[in-house]
Amino acid sequence: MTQFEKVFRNSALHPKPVGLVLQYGTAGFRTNAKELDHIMFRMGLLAVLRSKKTKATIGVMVTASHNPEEDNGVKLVDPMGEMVTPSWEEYSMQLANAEQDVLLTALKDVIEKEAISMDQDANIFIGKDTRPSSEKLSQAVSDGVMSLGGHVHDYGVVTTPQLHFMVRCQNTQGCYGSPTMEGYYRKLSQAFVQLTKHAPNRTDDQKHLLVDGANGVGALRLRDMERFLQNQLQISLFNDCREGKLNFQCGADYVKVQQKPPQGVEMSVGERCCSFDGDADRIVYYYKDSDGCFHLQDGDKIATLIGTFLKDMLTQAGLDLQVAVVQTAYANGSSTRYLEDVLKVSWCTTGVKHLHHAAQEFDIGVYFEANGHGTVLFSNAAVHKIEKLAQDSSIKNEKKRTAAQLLHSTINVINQAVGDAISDMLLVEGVLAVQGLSVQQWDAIYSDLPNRQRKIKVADRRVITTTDAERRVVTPPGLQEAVDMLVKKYPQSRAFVRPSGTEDIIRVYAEADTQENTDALAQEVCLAVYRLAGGVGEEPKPDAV
Ligand code: 16G
Ligand code: MG
Repeated sequence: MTQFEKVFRNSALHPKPVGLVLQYGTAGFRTNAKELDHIMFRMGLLAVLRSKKTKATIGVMVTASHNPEEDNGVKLVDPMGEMVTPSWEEYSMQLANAEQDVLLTALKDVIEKEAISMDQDANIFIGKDTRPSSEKLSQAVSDGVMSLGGHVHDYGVVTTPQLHFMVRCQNTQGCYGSPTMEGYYRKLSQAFVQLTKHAPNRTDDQKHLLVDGANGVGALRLRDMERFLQNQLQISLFNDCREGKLNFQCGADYVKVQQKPPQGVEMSVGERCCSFDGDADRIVYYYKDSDGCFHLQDGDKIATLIGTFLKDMLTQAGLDLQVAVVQTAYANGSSTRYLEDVLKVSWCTTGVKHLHHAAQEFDIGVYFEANGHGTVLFSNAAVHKIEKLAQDSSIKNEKKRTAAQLLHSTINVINQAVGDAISDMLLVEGVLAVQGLSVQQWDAIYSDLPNRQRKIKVADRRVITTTDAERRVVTPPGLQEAVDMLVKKYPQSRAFVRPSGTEDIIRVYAEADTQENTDALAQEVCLAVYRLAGGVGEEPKPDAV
């Protein structure tokens, strides 16, 4: 039997519901797990082609991140641990949506267009989250890979960023680290312990951190990592998969969107807390003050903390490297105003792949979405300069030497492949420790403007197109003018409208000087969208969120 006959026969065991069409969204396919078996098999096939094309190991992660437990999804990981290149998203849709009788034609089309040599070896790393459906779906990925003659290394239940890390380690022949779980824990925790050596007198309270694991894989893997941290971090782990449901009333998305603490976490006044999302590639921090008020430190606050720390260290080390922070339209206006005074700020469209790409333009690119997705990228030249300085034993100036060492440890604590809740947590904890900052002092760097996010249903969300990093609407005509008029009514206000890349809805964002004005503005913008962009169902109501 030829390889293609084998693919044809095996794909019939993962049948595609006739007529079902799914889109590769902002971060891969994502929908109810029942609809995904054929998608997984076919992403296994595509991963083999991508591996042959790039002559490198490719990753396939089975997860639906912060979505409800009954959903699932799949993300492809490119050789350096980044998300798969956008031109291949097209191929993934061709394969995913081909009916059984034309699947081989679709497959051969990709092989031809990309001039892929089928004699080349293919290696695929597979990971999955804790969802009940993930086991069977990751098996379907393996079936796809093996049907087309690829080799599988199955890492089992890992966080999304851990799988990205493994792929990068493998393809850099170990230069980035060792592609094992132990390799991941050791690299990050050693760098974290090095950072804390510059903050020797921390009390137990300062070392204490409450973590909401969202009842997902991040909780399990953080438990595994604890023993590597040499008591430099004392973690109280909640929502750790023992009883609650994945992402249900907990996790980073819940905390960010609801702007309130997760269920299941016992917070005392002033205690530092953080939440991961369901596949641990997002993190947000928060605490409760003595009046019981909830304070959120989202991706913008994390980017500010890290960006300014890096800038200070570079100045002290006497290194001339440019640090930039990449933000999206969702960044709170206060964070932008603060950052623009001290660093370069650059804008791009929503979605990790866009931010990652934009951050690669700089010596050091810090990127974070307000929702807590983010990391820091160091150019090869920056890594080289920092390493050289950190190893230079002739430096007499103590401050300079320390700064160089701190920068070096910072590079190693960061997972540069992709935003990583565990790595970002260690980075934030390290920076707070080194700078001797409490969570309240960090929070006080700037005050967020009140903000509100809303969703509107329209007949066809493609009628709204945007420009200027999604900050302005191009079509339908008249909508941007309407938004401009509304924004003029409120002090310090800003609003934008964009079609979601993950749900069949339009998203509205508003911010202004007070929560009352923000909510009024959000409501008026929702009405404008409803009227000018083909809203369906009832008119948006002021109290809806
Ligand atoms: C996905 C993206 C996230 C983005 C969100 C926007 C990744 C890993 N995730 O979850 O970065 O913020 O989509 O969703 O890229 P939306 O288009 O529905 O607003
Ligand atoms: Mg996620």
